[in-house]
Amino acid sequence: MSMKLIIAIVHSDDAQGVVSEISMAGYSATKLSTTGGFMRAGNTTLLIGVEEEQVDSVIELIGKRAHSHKQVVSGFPGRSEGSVSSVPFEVNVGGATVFVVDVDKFVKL
Ligand code: 2BA
Repeated sequence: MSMKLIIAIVHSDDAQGVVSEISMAGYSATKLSTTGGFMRAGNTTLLIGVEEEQVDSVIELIGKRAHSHKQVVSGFPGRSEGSVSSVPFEVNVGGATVFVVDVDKFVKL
């Protein structure tokens, strides 16, 4: 049986709902406070270690509680104020950005 690590980046407003959903289904998760590189605003990254055959159902649970959000960015990140790129614009932050990676070893000591 091979184990996978699901790395899911979700909007912080949805994070608690996602964690409740996956915990109630019996999975373990670790919640990290992270920062989006583009928005430079807080988001939440969840680490969820599961067996390979559970990956799809966990992704489905994440999708039930993670919604897309429209957010206004006050200018292109990293650009100085006063430039054209500092004009506020809207971005669509997705419900969840999910990576699934192989786990070589899993031990609890
Ligand atoms: P952020 O980097 O803060 O990006 C927030 C949203 O801004 C993105 O939503 C996307 O709609 C937009 N955006 C990002 N980079 C952009 C760019 N260079 N030009 C124009 N618009 C841009 P999502 O794509 O749903 O991503 C949500 C969060 O997921 C990201 O927050 C980041 O923390 C993470 N993420 C997304 N793709 C990733 C990747 N390939 N690797 C690592 N983290 C990723």
